[in-house]
Amino acid sequence: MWGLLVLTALFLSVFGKETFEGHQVLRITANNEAQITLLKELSEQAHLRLDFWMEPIRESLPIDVRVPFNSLQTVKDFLAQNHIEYRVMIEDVQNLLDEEERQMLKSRPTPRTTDDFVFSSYHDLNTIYAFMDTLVAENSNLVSKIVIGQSYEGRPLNVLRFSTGANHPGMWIDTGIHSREWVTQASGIWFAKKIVTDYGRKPSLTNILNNYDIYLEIVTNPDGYQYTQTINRMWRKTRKPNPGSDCVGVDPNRNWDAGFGGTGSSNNPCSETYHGPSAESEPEVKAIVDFVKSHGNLKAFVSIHSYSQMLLYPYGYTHTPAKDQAELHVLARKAITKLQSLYETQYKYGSIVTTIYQASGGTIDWTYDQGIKYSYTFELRDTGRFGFLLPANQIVPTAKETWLALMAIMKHTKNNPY
Ligand code: BHK
Ligand code: ZN
Repeated sequence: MWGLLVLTALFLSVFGKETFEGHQVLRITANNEAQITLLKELSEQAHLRLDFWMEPIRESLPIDVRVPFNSLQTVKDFLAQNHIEYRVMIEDVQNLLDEEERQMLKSRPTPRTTDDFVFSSYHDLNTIYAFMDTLVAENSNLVSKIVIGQSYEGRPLNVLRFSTGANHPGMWIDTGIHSREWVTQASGIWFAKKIVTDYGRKPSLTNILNNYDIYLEIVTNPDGYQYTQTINRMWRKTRKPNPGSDCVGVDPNRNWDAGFGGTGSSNNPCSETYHGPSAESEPEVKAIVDFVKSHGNLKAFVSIHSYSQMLLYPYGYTHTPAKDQAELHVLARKAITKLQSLYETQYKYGSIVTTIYQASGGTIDWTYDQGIKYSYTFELRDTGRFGFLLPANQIVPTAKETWLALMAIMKHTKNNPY
């Protein structure tokens, strides 16, 4: 069995990409606690190789799961026998991936100016890194690139700094900490271009940037992103091997030193929510930790994921409400109201633990406990029709509506120093 897995891994690394022909994404609706328990047991059957896009934790939330072709009959029989409701959300995952790849091929080669960049397409890592360098070269008065560290595989961890002067307070934005959430990195690219386009032209952003900096890490998990591009589109975690296990990677949204190792994180290296051997074990996380501690003047911290259309604030590791819950809630409402005003996209908002599920070691719990009051996580589009495989024609609309929410957060945090 292990021999076969190792051979499969070797084959893939030499000959190319994992395919998902006949894989389906099912949306399961659990009606009671007993059904949740059954689904948890199902998820522990490693040989089925199920990929839970939304975990079976709470009855009120839909459970989305990618089921490999070879496991489909088993899973559907299991659900039917236990009278658990489900419907097929994605008929054949590979069809979406083929379309995605066609789309990407159309936007090659890499343009020489950021004006010619195709924001309505997904791009590989080299193209994104080249975009950053070009943007800096074109706008050196406003934008600089900071390398805050190196990924496990040695890639630079690039942060764009948008600043008009020294000693300003600032806001942090990261996208792509989970590598398969492609609409987030793509939106990050669009935000970067939007900032340089609007500065000096739109009073609202100009006012903000005149005494407020923006830090933007677009590819927060570059090893994972490269892996999603070349080997496995569904990769979420980092790419650091786990000693004593054949499973690779740590969940970088369970690796922070905030309730580390608690409920809603796994100590199994094969789990998608594996918290890692210790807090900040992942260089991608440690680099941000060091940056936040040394910067000392971040007013807001926004970590962007997809999917499910939510705006969340701390806590995830505890049911105890955040001290600033009332204010965080009002600002979240304001931000999603702006977001919705563009295309009527509906967002839920609230604390992580009351809105999604309990999750320990998450990014914004740590930043909040560090004193960054305005710590938020977005879950961008959609609500599951395409999930992580959001078609490229939704990138720009997603980025545009999200930008309105980010502007609302920046305005509030700039006007409310503390
Ligand atoms: C968000 C913030 C903090 C803790 C958990 C979450 C939900 C997020 C996760 O880490 O499990 C869901 C996800 O990746 C999809 O973006
Ligand atoms: Zn995520």
